Amino acid sequence: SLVAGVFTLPLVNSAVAAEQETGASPERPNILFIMSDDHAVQALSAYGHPISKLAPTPNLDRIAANGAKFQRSYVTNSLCGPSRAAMLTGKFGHENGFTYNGQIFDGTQFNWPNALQDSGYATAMIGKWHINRIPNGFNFEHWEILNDQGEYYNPDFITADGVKMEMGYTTDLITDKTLAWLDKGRDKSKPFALLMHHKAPHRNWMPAPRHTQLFEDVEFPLPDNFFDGYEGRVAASKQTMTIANHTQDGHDIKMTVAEGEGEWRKDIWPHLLARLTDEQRAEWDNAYQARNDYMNANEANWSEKQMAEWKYQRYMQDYLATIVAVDESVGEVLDYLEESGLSDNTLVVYTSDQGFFLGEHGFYDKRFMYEESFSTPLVMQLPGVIKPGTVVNELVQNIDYAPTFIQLAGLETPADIHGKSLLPLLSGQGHSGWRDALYYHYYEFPGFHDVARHYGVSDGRFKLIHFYNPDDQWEFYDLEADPSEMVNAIDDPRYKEEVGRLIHRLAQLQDEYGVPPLKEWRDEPLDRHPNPSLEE
Ligand code: SGN
Ligand code: CA
Repeated sequence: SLVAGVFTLPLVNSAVAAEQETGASPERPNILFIMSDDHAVQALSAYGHPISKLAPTPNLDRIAANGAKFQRSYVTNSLCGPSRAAMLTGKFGHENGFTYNGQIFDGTQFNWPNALQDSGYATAMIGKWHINRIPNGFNFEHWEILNDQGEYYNPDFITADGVKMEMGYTTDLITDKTLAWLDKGRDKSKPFALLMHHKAPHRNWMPAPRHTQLFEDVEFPLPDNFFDGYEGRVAASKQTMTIANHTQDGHDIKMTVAEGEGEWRKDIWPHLLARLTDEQRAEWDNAYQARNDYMNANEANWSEKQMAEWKYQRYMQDYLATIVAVDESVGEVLDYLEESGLSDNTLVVYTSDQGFFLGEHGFYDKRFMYEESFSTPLVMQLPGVIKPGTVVNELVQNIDYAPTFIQLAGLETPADIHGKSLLPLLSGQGHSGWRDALYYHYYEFPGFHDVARHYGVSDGRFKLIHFYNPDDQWEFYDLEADPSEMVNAIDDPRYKEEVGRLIHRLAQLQDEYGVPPLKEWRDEPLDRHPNPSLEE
């Protein structure tokens, strides 16, 4: 029977000690760390959101059913590179040095894959990396990574041998590479730690050929606050990430120039479509033809509102279709683990580098400390340790993954790590003394989508945000009374006490985490390396 707490830390440590004494191979658990890019909590059906009911993710739900679902899982900075850096190191950006996209991650600093490889694991990284062109400073036994953001079709993969274009759909290629390494590539005398990192469902949301028409006839529910006027919220009013006004007609919504034509409108990034072979392209154009013909024939009569709603539907159809391929990928890998007998001793983690807006506030993209982007899906299975159907309600953050994996591997967690191991929450060992508040910090302004720099604190019920560049403005939300974060209650006298409490809690967290004073980075210019060369 599966008794929670049976797998305790001393057991793991004694396994390591046994290895050191006898040289025998310990039964340390394998780790399969699956991450996708921009997967909203609203689009993983185990979380029960209405959107996900129309586009279920049965294989991701399988992980939650076999193990645990984290109900309140968050990131430290809702952006790709910073999120990955936080996961690798267990530290906030001000400490690991990576606070906005385009920086170069210092792989020589402490990170969990290196620690595990050094301790006798076989480690591998397959898929989107995005914190440097190659994993410099890392000692992965095997790596095959996408070039920068990666492409959905016929992508370039970078390996130690150079860059190679591979034919096929990227999500499927990443699955194949994962299975190939698990089955034949790795050193089977060692436990493994594998990072399988999908590009999907990142913009520009290009589904696999088999999924392009999957949701063509589905109507997704429009969020209540889709037509948000941003009253009382200066930063929200100044962003450039609305579906209505800031998507590219061609690149994002796949709108064509005229009835009967396959050419995308305003295609500012033609290199993506240019990667398709003639055959793939013909199939692609055909799949979108009916929707585009309908739009081209009718748009002259549509109001702005109707056009915005049509774009929302098109966005959801493609975004969710890319997730179907991710779900299939996870299903294949879970099947392989079960069939090969590895499942019983493998921690499988599924998460995303952050959440995403699916039309809430009218948005796509992320970056804001608002719930849809601040939260991220997190499900895990490890038979014998995590009881099936476990639901974790504690506030967890992506800095917690590193200490979790470190502890699971029986290693010593460095004292300066900000995160906390999730094992006590998973194995039912008790939750006392768990964190009661989360710190967040977004730095990338000026940048894509014009989201102001901000930091804040959330205790799960109340949230305080300080936007400080370009404008100085505070926001406060009562997530129980206002879960959609529409009413900035910073000046509401009814919340005077809570606001005061959170201001104090924020200062405590900044102190605890060693955050440098605001004046040191308030106006600091961003120093980006958008395309570091292979030599770096
Ligand atoms: C690309 C996207 C942006 C997105 C950033 C960061 N544009 O630049 O919409 O915000 O990535 O995303 S795209 O049309 O070129 O895809 S992140 O997940 O990598 O941080
Ligand atoms: Ca992302």
